[in-house]
This record gives sequence, structure tokens and C-alpha cells, in this order.
Amino acid sequence: MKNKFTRRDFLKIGGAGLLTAAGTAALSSVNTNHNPGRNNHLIQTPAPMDHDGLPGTGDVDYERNGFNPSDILYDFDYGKVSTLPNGQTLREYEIVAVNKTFEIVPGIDFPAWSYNGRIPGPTIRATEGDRIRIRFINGSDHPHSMHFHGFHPATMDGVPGTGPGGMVNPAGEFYYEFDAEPFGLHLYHCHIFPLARHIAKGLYGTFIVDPKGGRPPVDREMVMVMSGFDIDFDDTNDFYAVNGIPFHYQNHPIQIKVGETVRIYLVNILEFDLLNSFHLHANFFHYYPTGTSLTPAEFTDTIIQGQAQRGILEFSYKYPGMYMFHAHVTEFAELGWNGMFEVLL
Ligand SMILES: [Cu+2]
Repeated sequence: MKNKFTRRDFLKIGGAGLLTAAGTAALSSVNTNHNPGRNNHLIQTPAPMDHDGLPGTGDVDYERNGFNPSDILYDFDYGKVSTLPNGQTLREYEIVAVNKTFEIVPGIDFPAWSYNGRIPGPTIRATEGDRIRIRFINGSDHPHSMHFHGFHPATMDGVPGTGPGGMVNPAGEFYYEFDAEPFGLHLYHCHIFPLARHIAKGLYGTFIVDPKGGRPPVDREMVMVMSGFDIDFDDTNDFYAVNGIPFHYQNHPIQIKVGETVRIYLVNILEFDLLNSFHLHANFFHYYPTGTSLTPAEFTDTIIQGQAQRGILEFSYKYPGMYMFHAHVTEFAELGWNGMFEVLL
């Protein structure tokens, strides 16, 4: 039987120290004396704990990865801005699909496909009615595309069978051009088949369309993209992450201040599991599904999202301290989708 690395193996192996020391070599010698398949994700042994009793691992090599989730939180890309003869704002981007290996947890490398060498890809941000022009270059060795959610002509849909933008071959390029609408929180991803594999390998990102005049001001805005990693390619996730690296915001809490108003653009692009979720501790948030209304639909502390669902959360903290946020699919939390807000006075 083929050796497969499963979530249970990770839990058996234990903490980050062993993974760091032994590296990926250890994984090939892991005893996989069990039935492969969906049941592998049942956790029968306690998750590895860090010194505070939290599940998790140590740090990855951010320099080698070339991106850091703490930066991605606040990295909104407004493009190269100019004005068209008709007065419309033009935002130009260059996005390159590249094969790149990322260390996702200490000692475990994932051979990803990425937009611009990061997972998620750039957070493209515009105002409703702006013209978006994206020069997409395929620097990878597989055909890829960019499929945006939102309104646009079929030829700009990035789906095979819709013209040259539907499938861009290696070394090829294509200009995707369309008006940013409707306002809301959207996403983009590769749409080449097998689709689940192209997405799960890392080809996705956030597309924010602000309403004309903007949303009501807040003190701090951030982007969170929820996804997973199937490191042995058995169509089951082994790790879960926000902005690319499992456990990142547990190892590096997000600092905010008491009373500060926070807005999170939350996107779910998780493959192989039907649902993802977000739960905020000791607090509630206003929730705007898809961000297409300025009136919140809900005031809650937990939401669920299917794949490609997304929404905007708004909240502030009354008291200082450390507050957890995580998937309330709690199995995901123990496999990486767990973070902390450090609320300062
Ligand atoms: Cu692709």
C-alpha cells in the first residue's frame, strides 16, 4: 500500500520540535497501518500542544516562503491607477502564476501553484465602476486561468471554452479586463480542470469592490482567506489555514486596541470539506454576507461559509486580553485554523 501522510499521523508524530528536527524525511517512515480514506480525519489522539496548552506548531521559514500572513492581513492592492479618456478610473495589475514550494508547517513543504508567489494571491481592491485590467502571465508548467466572481463578459470569465482567457498555457498571457461590480466582497481563482486540484494547490485570492463613497470608516481593516492543504493529494485536507500558513495567528497574535473598530473581509476557498466557519471569542460581530449590503444581516459570534462564500465582519473589543478566533469546525482549529487577537489598552 502506498505510504500516505494523514492528519492522524501528524497528531501521532506530536509537536513541532520533532517535525522541525526530523523534517519531511520522517514522514515517509511514518507508520500508516490504517485504512486510508475519509475516516483518517477522526482524531483519536490529542493534538500536539505548545507550551501554553494550545494545539500547534512552531514557526515556518517566512523568508524562504517569500510571504508572511501578518503582512497579507493588511496588504490591499489598488493596482497602478490612472484615468481613462471617459473619466473612468483604471486599475492595472500584473499577476503571474508560478510553481512554488512553501513550508506550511515546520518541516513540511507543500509544492504549491500560486499567484505572484504567495497564498492567497494579491488582494485586488477597487471601487464600484472602476475598470480592472489584469495582465495574467502563466509562468507555471500547467495551463491556468483567472476566474473572477462578479459581473463581466463571458470572454473574461476565465473558464475553458470561453475564448483565449479561458485557458492560458505555460508561457502564455492574457489581459482580463472588466468593470468592478457589484460592490461587495468577492474572490478569484483558477478555473482549469481538475478544478479542486487547481484551487487547492493555491491559486486563489480576494477581490474587494468598495461601494462608491466607501463603507463607513473603521479603525482597522484586514483580509482573511480560509483554505486547506492536502499534502498527500488524497483529496482530504491535512492542515487548515488563514492566509496561507496554519497556526500563524496563534503564533503571531493580531494586535488590536480596546474600542478599536475592526472590519474583516473573510473568504472561504476551502476544498474537500463542505463547510468552514469563523468563531470570535468573548464578543459578537455584525455580519454582511458577500458584503453586498451596508446593512448587517446578523449579529452573532459564529458564521459558516461553504466554498466561495464570503462576508464582512465588524466588531470591537471592550476588554483587553488574549481572545481566540477559530473555525468552529473544531477539528480544523486543531489542524491549523486557530488564531488570537491580542487586545491592548
Ligand atoms: Cu490552474
